[in-house]
Amino acid sequence: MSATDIQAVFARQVFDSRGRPTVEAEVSLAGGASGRASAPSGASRGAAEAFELRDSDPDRFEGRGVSRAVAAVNGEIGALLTGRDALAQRGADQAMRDLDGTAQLSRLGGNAILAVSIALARAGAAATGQPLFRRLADLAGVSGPAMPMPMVNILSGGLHAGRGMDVQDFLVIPVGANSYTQALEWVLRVRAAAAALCQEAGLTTLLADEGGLSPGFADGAEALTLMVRAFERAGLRPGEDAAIALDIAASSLTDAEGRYVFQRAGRTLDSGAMIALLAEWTTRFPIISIEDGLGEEDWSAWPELTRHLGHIQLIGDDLFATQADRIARGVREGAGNAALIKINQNGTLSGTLDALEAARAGGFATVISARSGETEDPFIADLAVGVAGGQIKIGSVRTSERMAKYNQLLRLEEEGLPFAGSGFIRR
Ligand code: 2PG
Ligand code: MG
Repeated sequence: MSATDIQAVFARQVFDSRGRPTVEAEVSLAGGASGRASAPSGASRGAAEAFELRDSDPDRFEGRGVSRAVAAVNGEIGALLTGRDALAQRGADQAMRDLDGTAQLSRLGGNAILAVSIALARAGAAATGQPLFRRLADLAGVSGPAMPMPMVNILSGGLHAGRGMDVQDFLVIPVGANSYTQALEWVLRVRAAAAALCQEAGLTTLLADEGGLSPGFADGAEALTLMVRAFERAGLRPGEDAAIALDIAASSLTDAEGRYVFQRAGRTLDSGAMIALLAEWTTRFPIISIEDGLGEEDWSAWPELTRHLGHIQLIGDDLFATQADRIARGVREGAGNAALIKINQNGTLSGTLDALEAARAGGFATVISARSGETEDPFIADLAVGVAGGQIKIGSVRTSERMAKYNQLLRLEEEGLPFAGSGFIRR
């Protein structure tokens, strides 16, 4: 046996930031190195995502238990990987896909396979004595790791806030910041200013799932106005120091006819009216990025959105679901110009790197993203830096499952890596 051979694979059920079960996996190697990782979980999920295997036992955790996924790791997956070389990440990821045998990893669970895949990368880094971000850079074939620009949730709606507002995310991008540290400081100021403004207006400051505020505005323009006022209160110039990004999460607004229902605003829009609304907001407010402005089924309207608003960043999240083939289709058809990258939408690290590569090859920008259900695992911070992803989206600057990533980025900045600034934002 060599030192980097996998000796044992183990999983347990732990709990995420919503108090829901998720899979945590550990991989240990013959030479003593080991790695641990846990799977995040989304609420506004794309239909093309890797499948989350849950127990569906209504008596336990509302059916959300993961004992079957845990058993898959402790049984079949462990047996498959034991004795294999941990440094052969791609081979192990492919072997797990083959063992599962389904397109969306529904037999063993994308949550089981992802946790093992990430734990394996950590064990590989430990065995080679590399910091994780360097190991990930090597696996991705990236020669210049870089600090990403954060896009940070300030106001939340949609499925992350009991549909208190129609639009899911109002985010700040501190475009004028010269370093990651400065970017984070500016964001913290904006977040505090937004909370103060809500309080002064007698609006709730309770937290949504990603730590954002959900003041419950019926009209998106009111929320956008509050964003701009928060920038000003924080001493930042709207559009120059700080700009707005939106995640419409349009798939979760879609009705049976494919129209978009803005329940709070009391309006139902077809694709053309949605594009017109987004165009109007973009002329009135300093918006430089819109995610899922149309739904995942609305492929025919995405090119029209891109023709109208392609001067700003248009990100596909549910649309691409971190699948290389869907991103390649987006590139071919002119659907958007950027891809959200979520490790658990894909299900393996290698597949995630393939999705990144498909975006890059097509000239699309990338945003490495967390899920609304997260754990204390800071993996995506190292991923964003290692692959020079350019941008990162973690949620708000509250609650430790988010801060674990923001704080890990502070540690990585000490390595003297360059800051991407706004250079990687597609404009
Ligand atoms: C999104 C994510 C993160 P969820 O839509 O981009 O904000 O949400 O994890 O619920 O899919
Ligand atoms: Mg999204």
